[in-house]
Amino acid sequence: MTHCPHPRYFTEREEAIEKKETKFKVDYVDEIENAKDLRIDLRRAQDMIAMMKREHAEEIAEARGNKFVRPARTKPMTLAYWDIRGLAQPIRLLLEYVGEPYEDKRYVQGPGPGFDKSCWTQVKDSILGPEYPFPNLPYLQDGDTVVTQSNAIVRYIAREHHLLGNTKEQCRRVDVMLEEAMDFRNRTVTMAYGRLGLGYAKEIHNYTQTLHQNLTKYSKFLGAWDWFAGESISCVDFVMFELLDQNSLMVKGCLSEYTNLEAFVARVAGLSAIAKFIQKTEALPCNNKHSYTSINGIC
Ligand SMILES: N[C@@H](CCC(=O)N[C@@H](CS)C(=O)NCC(=O)O)C(=O)O
Repeated sequence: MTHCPHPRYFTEREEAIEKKETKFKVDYVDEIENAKDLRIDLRRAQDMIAMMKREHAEEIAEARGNKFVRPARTKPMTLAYWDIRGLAQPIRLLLEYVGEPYEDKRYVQGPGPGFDKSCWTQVKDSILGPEYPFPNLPYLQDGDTVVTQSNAIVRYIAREHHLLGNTKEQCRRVDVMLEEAMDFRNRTVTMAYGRLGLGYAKEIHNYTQTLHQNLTKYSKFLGAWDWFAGESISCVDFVMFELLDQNSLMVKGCLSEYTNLEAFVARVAGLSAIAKFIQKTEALPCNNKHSYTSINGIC
């Protein structure tokens, strides 16, 4: 027969453990704090090294006696999409930021009521080679390499330019936020194309409420950081910038309660390459011609 200890036995053990824990916390409080600081310092150092490598790649290569070689491109990349902001605008912003020359190829949808898309549908199955299984817009052509799916394109460019996060934690934040941004984008276009149950005019009130619930979450995630990855700029900043800007056009003043999001939008718009791009390019509509926002001149 097994002997079951008296309940007091457990209480006493718990108390003993608690006492030990408290003593440990008191004795080692400085060490715990130091370890925390060290971890933060290490993260900062990794971050700064990665940033330095990116910004000074040329000098570092020279100092090592190597020649800095940008990936050999015999011709610029081509980014193809409709002549709207849509899914391509964050990619255009990213290409502008990294200073990568590219052809901005645009397909033009016909006017209403037909809103003809044959300029794309006629070439869709051949333009990327008959073997390519996923022809879509946007697409990116980099020499013989074809990339479709907007987030895959964002990651393809960001990978080459070290804009996917410099630490494990930053990479996590970029990955989470890129997918959150895609959900954000899907809600935004469903509204913009008037696809919500009762149509745009009747749904905008509910949409605004949901938008605020989500802006609160993005604001919390960004917190006091300058960028969505944390200390360093990354590809997801261009995706979020575009979506926050599009939503500000649909729901005027929607960012005013979120000072960190407003400051973030201003920070991205103020990056010299982005400021130049916004200034030099004509303002494109956010969505295609058949959308509610285009038909009603909203954005
Ligand atoms: N998941 C895809 C969606 C692509 C997509 O729906 N593209 C629309 C424009 S926003 C289009 O017209 N595609 C051309 C097609 O379906 O043939 C992505 O993120 O790139």
